[in-house]
Amino acid sequence: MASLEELIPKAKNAIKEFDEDAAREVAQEGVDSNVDLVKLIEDGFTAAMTEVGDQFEEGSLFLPHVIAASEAMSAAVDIITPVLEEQRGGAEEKHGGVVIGTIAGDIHTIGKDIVATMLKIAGFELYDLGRDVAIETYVNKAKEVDADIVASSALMTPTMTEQLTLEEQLKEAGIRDNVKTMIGGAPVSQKWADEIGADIYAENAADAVKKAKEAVK
Ligand code: HCB
Repeated sequence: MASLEELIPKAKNAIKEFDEDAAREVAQEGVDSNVDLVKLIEDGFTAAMTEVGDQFEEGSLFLPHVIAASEAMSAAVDIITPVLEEQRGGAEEKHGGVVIGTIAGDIHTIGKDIVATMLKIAGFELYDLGRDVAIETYVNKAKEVDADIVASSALMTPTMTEQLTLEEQLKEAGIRDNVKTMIGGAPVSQKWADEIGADIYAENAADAVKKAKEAVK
């Protein structure tokens, strides 16, 4: 049996060495050892992905490295999320409907997928629209399912502006007052949420769950 403290550096190394098999092994070890799997994702795999992103920005790593790191991360998350769903799914009260997606022009899905999984586990009904989601698709889905929350993820500075367009189009469609909007993604901040009038900024999946619950109380 391994402890969380032992597994976090192993998780980081698996990502930094672009080692999909090692990432799967650490994830499985985490499951078998019954450690806090959310912490393993956030403090282990995600922390290393951020380092990989920083090195990509500095020019010491290249796109194929980022792709390989994200494949390793996805392999680990694929093992962990069904276990989390099984452990906690249905155990909590139901909270409301969330339409979620990665915003138009943006194909980064890992963080959005983690947030979607954690919201589902917490008892929200999830409508996951995937990636590169056109603004009218969010609006139409929100209307169709009478969503409580419309959540978007933006990982790039240019695509963040689409979160403003989403605010505007929800207003134009006459449903802005019926929903809470939640935004997230590495370049997104509370300041950006205030600027565009989004209701919730969530820094990570745990924050997203906490704030989404408060918003629909
Ligand atoms: Co990508 N990429 N990438 N990338 N990528 C970033 C985002 C950069 C910051 C890297 C850098 O330069 N430092 C950069 C964006 C720069 C900028 O504009 N500020 C960048 C770029 C430029 C690009 C391309 C344009 C590269 C190219 O082609 N030249 C291209 C994008 C094409 C496009 O989208 N149209 C690209 C492609 C890729 C992949 C495909 C190789 C891969 C994505 C694979 C996938 O998602 N399936 C990728 C990755 C992995 C990254 C980095 C390294 C990691 C992102 C990640 O998964 N992090 C990222 C560097 C970084 O972010 N620091 C880099 C781990 C997750 C768990 O964290 O922040 O996404 P997260 O999510 C958190 C949190 O933000 C919050 O909760 C999550 C869980 O804690 N959250 C929400 C997220 N969404 C939320 C929504 C809510 O409503 C609430 C909370």
